[in-house]
Amino acid sequence: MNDTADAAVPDSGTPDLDALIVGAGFAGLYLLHRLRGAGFRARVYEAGGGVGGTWYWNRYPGARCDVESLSYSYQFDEALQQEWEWTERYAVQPEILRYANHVADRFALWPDMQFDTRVAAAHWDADGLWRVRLEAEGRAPETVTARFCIMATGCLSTANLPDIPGRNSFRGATYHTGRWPHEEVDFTGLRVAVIGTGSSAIQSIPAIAKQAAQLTVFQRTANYSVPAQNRPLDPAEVAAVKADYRGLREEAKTRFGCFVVDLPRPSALADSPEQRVAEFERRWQTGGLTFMASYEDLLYDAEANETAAEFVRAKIRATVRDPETARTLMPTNVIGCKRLCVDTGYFETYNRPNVRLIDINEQPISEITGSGVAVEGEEIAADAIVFATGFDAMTGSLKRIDIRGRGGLPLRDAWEAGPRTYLGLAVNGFPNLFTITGPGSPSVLTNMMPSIEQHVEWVSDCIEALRDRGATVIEAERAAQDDWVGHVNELADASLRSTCSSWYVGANVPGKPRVFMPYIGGYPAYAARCAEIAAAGYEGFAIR
Ligand code: NA7
Repeated sequence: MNDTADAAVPDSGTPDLDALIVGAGFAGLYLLHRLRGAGFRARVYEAGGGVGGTWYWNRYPGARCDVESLSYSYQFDEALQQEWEWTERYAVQPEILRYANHVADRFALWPDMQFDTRVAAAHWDADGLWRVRLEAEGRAPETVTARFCIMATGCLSTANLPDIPGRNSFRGATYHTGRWPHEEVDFTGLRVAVIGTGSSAIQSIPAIAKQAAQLTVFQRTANYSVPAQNRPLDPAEVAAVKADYRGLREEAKTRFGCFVVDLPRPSALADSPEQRVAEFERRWQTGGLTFMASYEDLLYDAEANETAAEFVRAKIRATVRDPETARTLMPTNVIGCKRLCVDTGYFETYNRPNVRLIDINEQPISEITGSGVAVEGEEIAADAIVFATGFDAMTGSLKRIDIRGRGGLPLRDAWEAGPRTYLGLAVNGFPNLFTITGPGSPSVLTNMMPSIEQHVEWVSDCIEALRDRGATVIEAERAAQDDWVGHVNELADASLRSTCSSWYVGANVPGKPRVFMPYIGGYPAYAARCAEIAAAGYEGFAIR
């Protein structure tokens, strides 16, 4: 802990709250529980009408978690993890939302959460408090003061809606996968256009195709996808996990992504072609994200990567009957560079007579008309358009709040050239502000649940440590932040993951600075560094 912080802060009096938490997703829920348990006055403000964060908003058909349900769940409370019963290997969105509600009930979180309330601004005041402006429809804006402001705003929560000419002239229904309506959407008998072929599209297209009269998919970049091999959970398997849940969780913490998969073999190039195909096939049959864990060098050696890429292309070729459609679906970039997708029957869907694929590189979308989507040479009539066009990832939700730090510095300005944080947890110039799974932390490259828990526990322990020593302000030092950003970039540059136009680098949002945002060194190294920093008295932070 460094006590040589800049100018002393005048006594601030008693704020309305010790900690104001933005967002009622899994990060916000656990923060509230943990901080309340430590005796702090904490309150959650949430723009949505309920808990669940990403699982509150992403209600599109087929929405499902790509991490196995027994691992994508909280571990902080043994009784909770013992009593909750997941039904499938990969949980569907409604089940995850029920789990979030169960957690809120079980820990009596509701009285300290306020919904349908948007945090519009958060300003650090000279008196050492955050002044947070809340906006709710039909009510006058309200300002709340808090000693700490904790952004539990999620990595993928600000929808990216492309500015396609004529978008507002469309007379049919439009949807964004990340802002799906609460009422059932029935596509039966309709002509549906889906724009985008990322994870959300790849999950929803098979479901929409079963209802729609005609489905046209507009693809900008072909994507790699592996089968989920989803199935109902076997009670014996669940019992075995629950008999030593802690053991599974502890083992997960030693793994890159903080979930247990078969350990990788050292190098794809060291195995014979037959061994390699057998290994890829074994992982393919196992299903899910384990595929990219086949070999240690898949994301570091282009030639090794190509062997995995070619395996998936061969699967597409063997699955999709129309050779031209199969060709269009075959990705040519590095596998795992964009987030690997996990599907149930995605490529098979293109064998249905009611499904058509348009490559918008060959037939660019010229405009959206009143009655459909116009591409070069033709207009595709549609009754509904689904934008599966992703998110302004990792920074979008933070930058849309008017956050101002010391001296009135807007976060938007501080991050103009890309996000800069210390550990993805704190930002120089923004005292007493924490970001849960912020840019510069492993977040989206790992199982989000344990990464959230690790951050929540680190932040709440930090706030407790400040209280214990009678300190009121903590701020990341510029030099520590610069070092961390340098380290994050250095690791990213060594990986093939930073080489393509993915949302990891902000390439999906026009004008967004191109910076690899998550920390790519894996959960174990990251969590160890955070623990060391705390144990050293919060090294790299100024405290007063
Ligand atoms: P993604 O993965 O960002 O996918 C968005 C898709 O939309 C992707 O295929 C994009 O093509 C496409 N897109 C984006 N903008 C446009 C425009 N202007 N025109 C045509 N197509 C466009 O978002 P998801 O919601 O699927 O998944 C996000 C994460 O959620 C996922 O990675 C998991 O971690 C869970 P592009 O590839 O940019 O060429």
